Amino acid sequence: MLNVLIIMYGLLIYNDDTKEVDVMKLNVENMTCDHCKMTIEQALTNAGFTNVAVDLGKGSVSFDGQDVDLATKTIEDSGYKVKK
Ligand SMILES: [Cu+2]
Repeated sequence: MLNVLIIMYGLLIYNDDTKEVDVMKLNVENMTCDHCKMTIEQALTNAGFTNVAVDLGKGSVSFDGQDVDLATKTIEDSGYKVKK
């Protein structure tokens, strides 16, 4: 647990030292259950996005990052559709 906190703290400092991180939010179609939620959260995390959070009720996903094209492609490669 302490290790996790240290890593998270390190990431915060790292983000401060580099470029600004924006919170992005995309609306995603056909997310229906916890499996969808985990699939998308894992895919975006693997693509380098942080603080990825799917809201099934709202059909949206939020995360820190700037590359909206990469995020869209990652979600669509996982089998879901981003509402434009
Ligand atoms: Cu599902």
